Amino acid sequence: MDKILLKKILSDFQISDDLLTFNKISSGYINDTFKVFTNNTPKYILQKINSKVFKNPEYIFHNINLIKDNSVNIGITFINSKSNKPYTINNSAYWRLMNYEPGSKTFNTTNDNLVAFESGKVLSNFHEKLKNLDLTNFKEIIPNFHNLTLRLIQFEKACNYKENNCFNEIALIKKLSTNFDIIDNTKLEIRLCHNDSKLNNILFNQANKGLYLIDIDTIMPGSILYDFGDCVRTLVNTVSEEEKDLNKIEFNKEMFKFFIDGFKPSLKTINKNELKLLSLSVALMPFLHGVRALTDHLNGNKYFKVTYENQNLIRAKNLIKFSEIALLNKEYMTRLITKNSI
Ligand code: GN1
Ligand code: MG
Repeated sequence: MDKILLKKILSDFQISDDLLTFNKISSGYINDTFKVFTNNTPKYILQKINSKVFKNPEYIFHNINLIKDNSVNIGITFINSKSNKPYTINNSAYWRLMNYEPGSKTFNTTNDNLVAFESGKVLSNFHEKLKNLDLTNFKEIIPNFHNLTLRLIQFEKACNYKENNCFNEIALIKKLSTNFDIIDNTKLEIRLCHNDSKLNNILFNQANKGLYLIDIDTIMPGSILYDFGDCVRTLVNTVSEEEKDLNKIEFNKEMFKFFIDGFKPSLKTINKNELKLLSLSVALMPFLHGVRALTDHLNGNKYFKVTYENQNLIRAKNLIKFSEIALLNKEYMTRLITKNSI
């Protein structure tokens, strides 16, 4: 991305800094993200929203504004443009700017008890703050985002689309999918959810205290199962979802225990059906993401950004493997969830 364009875009926002420099942040499979520095100090995060994925980018801002109108502060705030919008449009692309939280950090994986506890706390706080909002006017930013039935239909289509050599992965997906038949999306309580609450979307301060959830593109109605499952799958997996050596994938029980301790306030307020399905959600979310990654691999990498060969396939194998491991730990999780919900 050229510097002149980035400077031009920044000049559309209500900021007065000069001598800005940029660093592209390469993690993230959807948007283009840049860290913006003044005098070598990180000051802002600038993002270009992926318009292929977000067909109505203004829905993102609509939902965030509704939260603000209800006087709920979820942490992130956008800097307004000179025309008083939380974004600017350049060449039909939406760009937005946020303040960089000084001294903050994120983790891709962890084995730190405090990080696990704080992650549970951050996720619980998020849901406790949002639980009483009237959902009527919130937009479904990506319809059916976490609807497994639909994701499996898309997957079937991709399998038939062309000759491929993913027989083992396809067979494994078909075999594992029956584990999730018990989750009926139409019977789940609909709440306002983050919908991408993985560990590296939680901001921490230097002392490893949890701050808030970032990457708020997908805040829309959904089920708490999705947020719980996404957070836990990344917290207890000893390696990242891009690790090629599947033997390195383990379920860190200690991380789960500390996470549950932090998440306790929400365990006391969610309903019985949700409580019953929480442990299964830790296998559901990596399974669903694995299905999505393999679907995209078969379709020729049209959805997720890929930076090396077979990236989607590697992610799919890893995510599906973790889902199998999570299923083996279901009883352990259920025991702790039950114990901490009374
Ligand atoms: C995508 O780009 P990123 O990492 O924020 C995806 C999530 C997946 C995640 C990878 C809108 O998020 O659903 O969990 O990759 N976001 C979208 O696992 O598809
Ligand atoms: Mg995201």
